[in-house]
Amino acid sequence: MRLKRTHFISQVTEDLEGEIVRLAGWVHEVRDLGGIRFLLLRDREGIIQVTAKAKESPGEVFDVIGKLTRESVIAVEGIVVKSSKAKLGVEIKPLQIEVLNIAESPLPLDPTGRVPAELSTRLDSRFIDLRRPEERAVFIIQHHLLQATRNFFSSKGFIEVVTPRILATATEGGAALFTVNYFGSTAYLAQSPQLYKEQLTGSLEKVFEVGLFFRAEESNTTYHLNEFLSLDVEEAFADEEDVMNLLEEYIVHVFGEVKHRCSDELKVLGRDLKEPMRPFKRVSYDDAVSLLREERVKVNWGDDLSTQALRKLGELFDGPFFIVDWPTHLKPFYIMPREDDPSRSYSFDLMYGWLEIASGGRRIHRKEQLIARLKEQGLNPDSFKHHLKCYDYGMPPHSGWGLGLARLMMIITGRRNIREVVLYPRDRWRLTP
Ligand code: AMO
Repeated sequence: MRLKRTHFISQVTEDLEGEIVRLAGWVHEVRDLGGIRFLLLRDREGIIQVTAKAKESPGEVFDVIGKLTRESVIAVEGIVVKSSKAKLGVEIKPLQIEVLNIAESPLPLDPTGRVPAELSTRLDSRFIDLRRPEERAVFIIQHHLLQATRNFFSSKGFIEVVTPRILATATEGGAALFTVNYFGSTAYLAQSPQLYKEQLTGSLEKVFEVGLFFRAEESNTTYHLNEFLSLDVEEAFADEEDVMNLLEEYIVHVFGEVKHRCSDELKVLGRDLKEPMRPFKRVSYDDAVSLLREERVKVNWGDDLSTQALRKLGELFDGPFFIVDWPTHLKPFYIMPREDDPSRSYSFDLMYGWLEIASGGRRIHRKEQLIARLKEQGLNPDSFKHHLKCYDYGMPPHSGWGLGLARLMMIITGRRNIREVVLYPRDRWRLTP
């Protein structure tokens, strides 16, 4: 590259009038009016007009503009001039143009969004799709959400950890595991960092992890993916109430941070983000069942709540609310049954409207009880022997939760399909790009 960039387009303001700048980016549009050619140059930060006149501009510059296709990559050196007609109040009078890559036409997708496209077509051409301001806004928000997440937990004394993705046993029990050929024997892709984050409370006490996990579910919904970004939190000497309060505080904090740091992006998305009020409502599973029955939604005590039931509850409770005290048999083996009624557990799901965004609870920290629960769930304690050994040597009482970051992104951005808030989503039908 001969012409090194000196400014992003957003930095080219009237103050630079008369100065020479070098810009780099993509050809958004070219208009040829015979003796004058307008080129709209776009970079990550904005769009600026480059105006070349046949009589004034260097001959090769005028010719090159005539040959450019949309989305070609160029660098432009030119003088900043004031212009009452240009949107930014300034435009560029080009002195040199370096063509870095000519784009083929027609394009598989219209990056201006004027020609609408189905989500699957957009995802097939994600490389181009991400050039639309709305799509970029989503991932800039995600960047700030991740930063705010890390800052929040660090400031609360949590240690960020990284646990293995290749495992010898299931972490969540159940099926839904991808297998991996591990030097001739079978290993599995982690469904969550559950057992590791629990073990780490025995040393680091307060831990969190942001990572991709894998579920081989054959679901085909707008809120499940087979590879998903999870925020996991685990805290020693804490009970379910402590970690629910932490979760509430986290949600309110990141809403505030996104609102503060991403006002431009939220505007592009037409979002007016409201920070939820604490405390979030807590509804017991039993009360949820009664409420649903009053609303004539059929539900048997002990059944998981169907999507239809959750949609109804989402209508009854606006914004975030917890469903607590789930029947023990509906929750994984590591969740602690209630002492006063072992058929119920110290567990919770955090709902946002009808969408579950997190779940967690108090964990069992005594070995005999954990073995009994493994057996009750039809799991073989032998497969968990490395995990169980930790309980012989001082496992503290602990609690925690896991939150689907893409689902939180759906709430923040107002996007209805999880695939829109994941750069390269993986579902049953999509393994590329
Ligand atoms: P659970 O299985 O409920 O709990 O998952 C926690 C949260 O992760 C998100 N999530 C998903 N998001 C997208 N696609 C999926 N296939 C998917 N599966 C889960 C959801 C969900 O609420 N170990 C426990 C958490 C804990 O107790 O700490 C667990 O994994 O937002």
